[in-house]
Amino acid sequence: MKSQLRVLVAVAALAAPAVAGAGTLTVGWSNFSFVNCVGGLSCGASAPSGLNTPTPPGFQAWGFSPFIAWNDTPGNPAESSGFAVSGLPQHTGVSVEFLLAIIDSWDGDNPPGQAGPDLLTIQVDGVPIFAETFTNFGNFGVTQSASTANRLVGETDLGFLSWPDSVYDFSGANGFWLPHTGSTIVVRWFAGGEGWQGPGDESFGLDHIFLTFDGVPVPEPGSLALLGLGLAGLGLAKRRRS
Ligand SMILES: [Ca+2]
Ligand SMILES: [Ca+2]
Ligand SMILES: [Ca+2]
Repeated sequence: MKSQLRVLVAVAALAAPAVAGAGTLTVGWSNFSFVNCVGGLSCGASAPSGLNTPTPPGFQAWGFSPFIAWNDTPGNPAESSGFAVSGLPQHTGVSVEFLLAIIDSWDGDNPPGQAGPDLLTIQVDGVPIFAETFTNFGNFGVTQSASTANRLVGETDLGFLSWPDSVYDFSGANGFWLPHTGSTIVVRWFAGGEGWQGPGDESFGLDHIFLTFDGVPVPEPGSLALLGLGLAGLGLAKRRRS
């Protein structure tokens, strides 16, 4: 009995494995599928005009999958597209990466009399991390507040309506990083602005949405092995007693 108690104490001590360091966990949405939504995570995705909208070939040529999450909604602001994860392990921050299609007749900084401004807003847990205007008429002198440094292509019709389109790469260094510790996260993208015209004129699409959580504790491999030995020892002690 005494020895079994000692084993129990040993197992209890090892039940919280030593932390070897911090790792990362990436969860995403790509081509109408969740990516790495495993290990007790619960994931959700939404796009008001269809998560599984067939992607025009012109957009596929710039990195989009055969299915794009399409948002073609009216209103001010319009309905949001979203990606949410719950059941997250302990973490300290998150990076938000995605591929963005600015589709058709976005009017940038134009005044309301000229169909602008058209604004894309991104929120994380209800807090804006991005709110900038976009246009596909830069070559006609229309300005926008969003940087074009991460624009892969612009002023070119890639599909949907015959207006020009553009593609922006918000992956890697072009993504967003923010402190985050909660066990759930909700990211939303929506269009708005006084000039937002929506269906039949201007829309947007998303693909390759990836949330990477950092500061995720990684158990020390040695302590996990010891935990296994401790449990084996407990089994042995139980067998001895019977
Ligand atoms: Ca327009
Ligand atoms: Ca187009
Ligand atoms: Ca507009």
